[in-house]
Amino acid sequence: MSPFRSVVFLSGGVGGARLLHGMAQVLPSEALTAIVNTGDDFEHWGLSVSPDLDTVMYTLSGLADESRGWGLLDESFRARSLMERYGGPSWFALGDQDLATHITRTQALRDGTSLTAVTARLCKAVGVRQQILPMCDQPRRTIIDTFEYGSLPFQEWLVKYRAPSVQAVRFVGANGATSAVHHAIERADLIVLGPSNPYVSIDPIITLSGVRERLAQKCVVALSPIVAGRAVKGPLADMVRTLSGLEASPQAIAAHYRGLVRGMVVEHGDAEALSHLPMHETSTIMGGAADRARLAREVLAFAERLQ
Ligand code: FO1
Repeated sequence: MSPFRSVVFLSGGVGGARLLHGMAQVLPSEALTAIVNTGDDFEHWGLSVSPDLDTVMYTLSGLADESRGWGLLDESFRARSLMERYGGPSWFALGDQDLATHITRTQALRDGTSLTAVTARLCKAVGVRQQILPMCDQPRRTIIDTFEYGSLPFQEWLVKYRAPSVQAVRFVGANGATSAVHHAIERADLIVLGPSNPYVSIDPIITLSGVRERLAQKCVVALSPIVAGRAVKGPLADMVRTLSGLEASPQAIAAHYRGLVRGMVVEHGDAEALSHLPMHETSTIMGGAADRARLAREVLAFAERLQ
């Protein structure tokens, strides 16, 4: 039994979603709230797409295509093929079933429903019982300044240009978290920063006005998305080197979160140089559901020792 009655989990896409799935297995649903990055959101084919919210929702509902890392199981891409024939943009693939999510969201937003409310509706419909909160109801977009291609919106940088080297990361647009986000943080007795990219998944959330200050009042633990000098997924290792000047390591992640986290969970063998911070060493690469639950239990037990 976890002593925590209200755990708030900050998440980006796939890595965060998998540990969140572990948390969902070991905590009562009313004790778990996710605050999800929406800096990756964009308009594609005239639709409002929220990739991290959808990855979280599909993972918790068991609908995710785990091997692809995004989108739905048993997906087809016939709409995309036709879009290609029409000469439309096909560099970002919306699956045929996935389209239902984006169409429902787009219609609701157009009718004046908030992103928070439509996310709750979508989650309920697919059986997700935990509270899943977008960080923001208004657009706040992650812009990547690159050496090679200038400034790119996040998805163009990641998917269209395949993550060219990063000069700087900026967030443009709204600066305020929703009241639901503030309320969730206020009543939380534990905050977990998922093993997501700190620069483009966690920073968009914690740089919202007043959020970092509120989080710093709480017990915050982070998982390192760097394992043995390498990013578990994506371009993070290169970003750490260019943005912080440090080698890609859990120490660089700890330095990034300095003053915010009370402890870190790192891969076996990665704790040595992290002398200033309590840490828990374990296997952080998550396999299936049981492994995610195992890691979630360890994170909660570690956090309990930090209290
Ligand atoms: N990632 C890709 O690399 N290529 C795609 O075509 C793609 C489509 C896509 C559609 C819906 C969705 O929810 C996510 C999708 N992703 C795709 C993943 C996404 O670009 C990123 O992995 C996240 O934004 C980062 O967390």
